[in-house]
Amino acid sequence: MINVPTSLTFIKLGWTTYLSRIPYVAFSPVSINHYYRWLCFQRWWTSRRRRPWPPPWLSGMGWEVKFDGHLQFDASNLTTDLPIGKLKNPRLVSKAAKTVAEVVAGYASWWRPLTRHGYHFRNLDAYPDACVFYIDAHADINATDTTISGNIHGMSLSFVLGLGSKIPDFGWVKAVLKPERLVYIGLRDVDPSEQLIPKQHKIKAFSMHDVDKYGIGKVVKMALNHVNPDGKLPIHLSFDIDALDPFAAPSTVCLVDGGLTLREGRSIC
Ligand SMILES: [Mn+2]
Repeated sequence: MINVPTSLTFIKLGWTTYLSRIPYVAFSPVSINHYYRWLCFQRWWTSRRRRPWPPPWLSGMGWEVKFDGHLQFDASNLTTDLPIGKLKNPRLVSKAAKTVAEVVAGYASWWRPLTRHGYHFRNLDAYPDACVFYIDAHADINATDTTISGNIHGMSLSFVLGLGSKIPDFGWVKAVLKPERLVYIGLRDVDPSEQLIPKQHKIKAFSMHDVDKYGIGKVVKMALNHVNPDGKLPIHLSFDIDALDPFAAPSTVCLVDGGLTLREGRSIC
């Protein structure tokens, strides 16, 4: 049996002037609201100005809750952050990711960190034996030298899997994830440049076709059996809001039709 901590620290990340320029992100009450509802924070979030933090009902369940503030990164002067190879904004992204990783690592041993942000930042070094549930419409496994767009948020898994050419600015990222400990749910928009990668590395993936065929309950069970058959490994859950159908979560950048319903998304969490 895993010793599950009953303490939660809440780490929030924001960008100034960069993502806020994107209307869907700047004005996204629907997506934010849904995100919190999955995590059972909705009752507190919708009336957060009137209610104390931590929410008493959560503490009443035996959880110790801490809010570690809002990490804010200034992305106002991107013109000086020139591409490295195809990678866009590499120094800014590396700096922000490293900061989040360090904050998460500071809590990892006795708190359960919950991060909310837009770049799949994480710190797997803190959980070297963790398995990863990656809930996303996209595979985010482009390698640094095969990416077409140069968007680093589409490469987050290739860094921790150790795929592709190494970039010195991301030298601090350790390749700690083994392919057999990664599982996807909800894939439906995979770049041509990354379509072969999961198969080559025998990474388990459940598409929306599988969700339709088996139902979300069975898909989650099969995913757990694959990455964590004994139930002894810690689980890292990465939940991209675009895994949901745009009908349920319209306020994100990379909308892809045919996604999870809100109920399916909640049942995964
Ligand atoms: Mn995505």
